[in-house]
Amino acid sequence: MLNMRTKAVWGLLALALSAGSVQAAEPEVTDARLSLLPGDSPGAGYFNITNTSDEPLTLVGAESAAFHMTEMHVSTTENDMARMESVEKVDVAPGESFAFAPKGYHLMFMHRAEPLEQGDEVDVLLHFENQPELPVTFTVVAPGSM
Ligand SMILES: [Cu+2]
Repeated sequence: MLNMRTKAVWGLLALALSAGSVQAAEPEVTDARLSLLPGDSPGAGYFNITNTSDEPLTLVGAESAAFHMTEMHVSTTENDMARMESVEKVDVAPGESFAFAPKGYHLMFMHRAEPLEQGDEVDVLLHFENQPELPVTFTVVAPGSM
């Protein structure tokens, strides 16, 4: 649910980046969805990412103007207690895919900057270690509908 101006800026950025002479193959992201709880609870971002290049890909974080804070988390179960911890980086080998999915890795979107509803689209920038940042559109879905 970001405005057109933000999208235009990202469009220009993408143009500027693709104008560079040497650029690694862009990572491919599919199925990007944001599971939102009512109120100001955090949202969880899920997606599949494929490293289409022949170099290792390292995801180091994400940001979105729709939330004041975004972290990478992994959910674990310890002594039957569900907990989650933040993750510094996720490596994806050349040609491999990695899934951010319920009960595992997710983007934790915290402190909503604006109201969001199911069906809204949220622009997110993925940050990599040795790659330009990648804009991805997440669709807001109801919890449990993924
Ligand atoms: Cu989390």
